[in-house]
Amino acid sequence: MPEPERRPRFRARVLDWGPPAEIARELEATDSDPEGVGIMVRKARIFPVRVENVALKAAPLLKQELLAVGGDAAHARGVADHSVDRTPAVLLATWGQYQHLLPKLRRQPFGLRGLADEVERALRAYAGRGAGAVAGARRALALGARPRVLGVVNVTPDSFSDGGRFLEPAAAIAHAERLVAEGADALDLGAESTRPGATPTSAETEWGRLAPVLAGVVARLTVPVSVDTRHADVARQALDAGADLVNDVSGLREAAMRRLVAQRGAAAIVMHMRGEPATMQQEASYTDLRAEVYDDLAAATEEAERDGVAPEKLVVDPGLGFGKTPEQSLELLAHVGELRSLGYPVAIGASRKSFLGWAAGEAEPTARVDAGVAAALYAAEHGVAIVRTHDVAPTVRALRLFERLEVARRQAPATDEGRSAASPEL
Ligand code: HH2
Repeated sequence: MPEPERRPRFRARVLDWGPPAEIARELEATDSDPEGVGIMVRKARIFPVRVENVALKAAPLLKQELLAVGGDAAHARGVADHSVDRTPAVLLATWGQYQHLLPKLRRQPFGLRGLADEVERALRAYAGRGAGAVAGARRALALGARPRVLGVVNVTPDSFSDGGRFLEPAAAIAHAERLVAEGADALDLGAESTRPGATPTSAETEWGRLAPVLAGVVARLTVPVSVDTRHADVARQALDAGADLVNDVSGLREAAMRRLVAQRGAAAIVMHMRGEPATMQQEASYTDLRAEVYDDLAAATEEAERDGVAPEKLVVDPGLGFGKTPEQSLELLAHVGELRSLGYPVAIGASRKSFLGWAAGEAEPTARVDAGVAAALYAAEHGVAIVRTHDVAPTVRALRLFERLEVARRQAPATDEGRSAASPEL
């Protein structure tokens, strides 16, 4: 009897790919022509871009131009019967298709030139993940393949998770040393609780708590130090005493704070919050949460730049839990990667917050460590540059794993030799 013919097995496997380096490696693994790989990488992923306020007359042109390059665009149904004046739109195209589209849009009327510039800006900002450093007044925080860990030192009697534990300067300094030993890349010193409903602290009280701790930390440790304050007076004294960054939960709202940061060449974390900590939970009302937070952060950073703060000194933060319901904090974390389109490194502070308890099972703040670590890992996957946390040791361990996974994604497949060298016990 003749041997049955062995049919080729195609073994279709959906490639779960992300960064361009990983895509290029997978294409190269077919032994494809290197020039072809360069072209195909640009076709491998759709970048959906949402834009707001597209004029009625511009929307059909936009869709037409996208269809012509092989992409598409979604906009309001009301464009067809002229029942809307403006529409949001989501553009769907690959990197390569945008390269054809943008010059064509720039030749069109009705604001499409400006739209093309803004889409290109956002795409370039989004794609530029992971690079550079945040240059503080003296020391710089180098960014890299994994998020940097900003360890929290609360010199307060009333912080929501550790109030009163580090009010004594010696205890706070020892805690700071412990966090750095555990792998913190930078420290965030705060002396005013900004938890929902907190009573505001005067600048004098705040500085009185902060001064001895900051002096001790700067004298003993070499990591960049950020001061978590809304008061320009406190920030000024802290910068004089050796702080590098200002972490302002009010998003550099005060002109005095913006000018101070600019004059001193300090870096700043611009966090999103509407209203004040005492009342912010009553302001948790948004028509389109993500678009509004994005817009507020864009406006805050534009104002900072207008007042002389260099763009490379700025970091943005969606302010999880600040005037947001648990659902809203979760939604912002779920989509945190899109904040990269603003063009600044993104920071988040999820650790121990009540939305984690709400989402992962109600627990005391100190028992929310696992959920906080999971949030940090999720943020890492979505290109967040800085993670603010009370729980440095487990966060650093998880992010080290993340870094190894990122390397593994870009590397050639493990060989037997490589395997035995890397993990002899397995
Ligand atoms: N969260 C808190 C304080 N400062 N800064 C940034 N950039 N992002 C945050 O999410 C953030 C922050 C709240 O946490 P904590 O300092 O522990 O609490 P309290 O304000 O009660 O001191």
